[in-house]
Amino acid sequence: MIDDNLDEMAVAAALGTNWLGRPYYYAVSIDSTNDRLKARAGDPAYPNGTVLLADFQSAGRGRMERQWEAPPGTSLLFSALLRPDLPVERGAWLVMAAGLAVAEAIEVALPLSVGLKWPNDVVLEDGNAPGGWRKVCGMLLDTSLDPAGRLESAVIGIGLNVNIPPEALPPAITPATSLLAIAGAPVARRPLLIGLLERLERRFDAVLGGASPAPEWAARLVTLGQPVEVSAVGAAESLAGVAEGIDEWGQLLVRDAAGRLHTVAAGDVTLRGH
Ligand code: BT5
Repeated sequence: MIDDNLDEMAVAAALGTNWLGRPYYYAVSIDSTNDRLKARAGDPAYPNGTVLLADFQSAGRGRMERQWEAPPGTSLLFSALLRPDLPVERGAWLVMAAGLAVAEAIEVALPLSVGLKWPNDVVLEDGNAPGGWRKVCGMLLDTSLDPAGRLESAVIGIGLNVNIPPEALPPAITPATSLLAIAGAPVARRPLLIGLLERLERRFDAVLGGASPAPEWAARLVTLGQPVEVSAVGAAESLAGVAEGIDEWGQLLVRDAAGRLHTVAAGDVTLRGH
């Protein structure tokens, strides 16, 4: 039996961060950790770095009002509240930093090949999956801006499928997986969480210090150089082309068959030709 307790006492005893997860709050069950911290974004009782983790979410969210589903006690479901004082475009850097931290935390725990998928997914290689990759983690950024257009607060939500049994994985367009499903054995969540929070803090510090994570993030993107189909937010038709790169702000650059380069700020991408 794995010691899998994620409550305040158990996590505080192991956490080596300076500011992230200080304080750290645990809930057995909650609606959505992002919604809860968003509601507290202006409350000084919840300082920069506050982390809220739940063992179950009854209304877990993805982007665009989609749902995030995970059976109780199987995942890492948490959000971090930051008051970063950055220009709004650098919100994308925070998501990139989070993706890199998740990828590294998984790689330290397990001998797996971890990739990133534009715009906000962490994926694991699976030769049997359409496209060759499955989604193990999704990230969600909620921001509020001050009158000057700077980030007043940023809530970064992370949903990482750790011990979801294969038969309980939710059906999804980007096929889902878990560390258990790929590695074949349950993974202790507490050391994974501690390692992840420590990496997140280092990567957020780098972003706050002005360092762009975009080159490292791009290097891990499984979509680059591949034929893709992109459904951009707000566009009536999807776009087919080759994902050539990203720009500094994480927008995807797609070259269509006529040679035109399109810049896609937000949307979903599927790999074609597999
Ligand atoms: C995301 O959205 O991937 C962001 C997910 C963020 C979840 C965390 S959990 C803690 C925090 N609190 C919250 O309420 N949310 C954050 P998106 O790219 O829109 O993907 C959502 C889609 O992924 C859904 O429409 C499903 O198809 C699929 N999906 C749902 N649950 C999944 C899971 N456990 N694993 C993989 N895919 C899933």
